[in-house]
Amino acid sequence: MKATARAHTNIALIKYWGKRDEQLFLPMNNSISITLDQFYTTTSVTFQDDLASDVFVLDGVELGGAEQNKISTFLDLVRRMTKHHGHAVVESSNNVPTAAGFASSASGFAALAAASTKALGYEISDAGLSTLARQGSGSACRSIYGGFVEWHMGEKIDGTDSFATQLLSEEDWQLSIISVMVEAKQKKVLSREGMKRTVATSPFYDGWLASLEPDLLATRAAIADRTFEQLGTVLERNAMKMHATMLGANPPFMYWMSSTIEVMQAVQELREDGIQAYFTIDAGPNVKVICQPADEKAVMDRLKQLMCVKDLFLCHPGPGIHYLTT
Ligand code: 2P0
Repeated sequence: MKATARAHTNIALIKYWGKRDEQLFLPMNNSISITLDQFYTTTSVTFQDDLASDVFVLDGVELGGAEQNKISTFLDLVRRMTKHHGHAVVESSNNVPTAAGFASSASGFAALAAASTKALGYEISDAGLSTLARQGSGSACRSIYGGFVEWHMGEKIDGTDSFATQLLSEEDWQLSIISVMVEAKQKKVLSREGMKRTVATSPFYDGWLASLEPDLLATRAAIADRTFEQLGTVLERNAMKMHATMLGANPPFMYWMSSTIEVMQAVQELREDGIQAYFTIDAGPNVKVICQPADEKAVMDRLKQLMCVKDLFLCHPGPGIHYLTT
């Protein structure tokens, strides 16, 4: 009745921004990501018949309130699926620098989906696990797999065809992903609220959706052929378009700070100097720079020179879900 699983976080190259169903976490569009080697969540789940409610311990601290509720709501899905009625102790530890803008919700719900089903001895496919993890946090469905991953939005209203698959394994293309931390403060508009407001009010949102198909085609082709310049060009353009939709929201909002723009400009200057580096930005001010391993040192050296840069974290493509013996 106990199992431990580890899931790594992921960074989107083609962004998930907007839901068509809030309850089921069904997205408005497909997204494509890279799973990262350095950042992960390890979760143990123990089902115990003597428990009156679920217990959630994160990094050694027992949490109640909204945090515990989120875990219990997710475990309710697992209980419904497996027809098991007992409660569980969930112990998680995060190896994710949340301050650097990496969401631990992706690795967190992927690890919880894997550990809870395994603890109950429930047979589930990777697609099933991805579908389950999605209902904790959308981006978690991509963290089931290593390497390069696509989340298929699906068409069904029950969400059974909305899950991720692997495009290319982490061993098949070595890239460098540098997280550039410029600000550690908590963001003002949480991504869940930000995407909802954008879908509901931004006149640019239709333009975002209409422009996605060519970005997805070009990204899939760049990954299949391992053509870095094409991948970089599309991922940077896609991030810019996602952020443009927020400027059109009502009320408008933006995640960038002046330091964000400084890093973006430094990356563009690196390219003018002949170094292939591209940036992407999520729902926060920090920037992720993607380059090839041969240019990793030159890119890191240039970024370190910027006064606004507080820290750099270097990652490479990482693995999917794995189970640990305890
Ligand atoms: C992504 N983000 O594709 C996009 C890009 C942020 C910007 O997925 O509401 O934590 O739990 O489904 O997955 C962040 O949103 O949102 C996210 P929910 P999630 O990585």
